[in-house]
Amino acid sequence: MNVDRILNNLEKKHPGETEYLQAVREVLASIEEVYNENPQFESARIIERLVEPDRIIIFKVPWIDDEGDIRVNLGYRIQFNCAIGPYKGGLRFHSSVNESILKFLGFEQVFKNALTTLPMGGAKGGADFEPKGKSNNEVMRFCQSFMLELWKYIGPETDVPAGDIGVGGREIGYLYGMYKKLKGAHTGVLTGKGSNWGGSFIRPEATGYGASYFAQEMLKSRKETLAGKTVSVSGFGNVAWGTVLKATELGAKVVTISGPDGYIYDPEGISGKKIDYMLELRASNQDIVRPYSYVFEGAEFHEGKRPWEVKVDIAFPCATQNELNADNARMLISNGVKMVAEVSNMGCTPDAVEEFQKHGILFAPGKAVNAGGVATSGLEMTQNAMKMKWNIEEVDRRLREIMINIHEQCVRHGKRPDGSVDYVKGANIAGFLKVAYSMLDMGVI
Ligand code: 2IT
Repeated sequence: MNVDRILNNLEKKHPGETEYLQAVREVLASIEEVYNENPQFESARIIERLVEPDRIIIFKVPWIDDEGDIRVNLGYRIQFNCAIGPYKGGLRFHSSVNESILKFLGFEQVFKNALTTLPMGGAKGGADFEPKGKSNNEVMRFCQSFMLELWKYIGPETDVPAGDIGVGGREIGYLYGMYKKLKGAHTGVLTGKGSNWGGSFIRPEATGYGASYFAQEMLKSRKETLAGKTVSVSGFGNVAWGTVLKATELGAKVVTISGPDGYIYDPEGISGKKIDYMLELRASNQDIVRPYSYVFEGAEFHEGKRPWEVKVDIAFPCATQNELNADNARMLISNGVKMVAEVSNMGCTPDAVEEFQKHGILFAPGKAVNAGGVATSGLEMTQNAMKMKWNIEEVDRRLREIMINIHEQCVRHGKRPDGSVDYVKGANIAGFLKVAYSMLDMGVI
């Protein structure tokens, strides 16, 4: 494989798709060695077949706002790869959504889902719909119109969407309601469903819980734990909430959360009622964290800034792609950070990752750290297929087992000669091999 040649061709075919090209570059650089060791991959053109999605579905989403005006958004579903199971991956509703972002997310999802040990292919979708400031009824009408088109392309054995940024329990409810009405059947076609109607316990918490379990495994190699560590978290949505909840339960002190408006520094630690308040902040639909500083004494709001300037032992980026750059990385390092675990997808820029690796900081990528979310979606699918529901302890035990397994896969494929672990390489190789061998088994299709 010639990584540069492949990337040059892709760049010509898909000019300007920077996030997608960034994600492909990172994976190809990691797997180059194992790819070249196995000539079967090259003769089956595995890379050429992996980097392009199976199909991209784009559709118009017309809906009526509260003033009676008609609005039109663009909806997408990118079915990337189904070698190891039905397409699976979230839906993102955000004004930034475009083809490049969804392709990068779909591409990452292929390898992430392979790491979970469960049979799920990779997909992603969403719309350039901005939920910020929209009423409940507007969100409902948008979701119904979105599903009126999407339902033709999904199903419990073909493609199972879930949430992502801007799509939480409320949106999944409206989407599922419309799907059920159109289909005339209660199927497990979405995950992240409400606990009363087919959802799994722990799914809302799963990404953050899984990230904390993964972090514990990383720290074990240095004979340390989360207990007593000072932690910075970015974002304040579902993923940040679950991370704060579990990291705090495991004895860490989380001192930051953030939004597009700036970050909160709470030196006392974000625990108890303050964690519940994160849900209120989210439900206000304003996409700001500033009100936290009005409610809790001693908390500072830093307008327009990111939390990476705060001195911490561990950083958990939980907001969005490329939210931590090389300058942020250098600041964290000079403040003595020991570990950075990406909980957002591709949360760190490539040069930030390089800084961490150069300085021997424990670093792990989103596709390993945040895989607990989609893994628990997989467990939801299993429960739906069995038409039964596991209790909280059962789901949590399985989630923890999966995260330990993902960590082992990273170590197996990413161990450096000096005994340290390159988690980026380990995660990419482990995910790639599972998908590539499956593609070889099934021939050219
Ligand atoms: O990025 C992700 O893994 C998700 N947004 C969750 C996907 C899922 O199908 O649960």
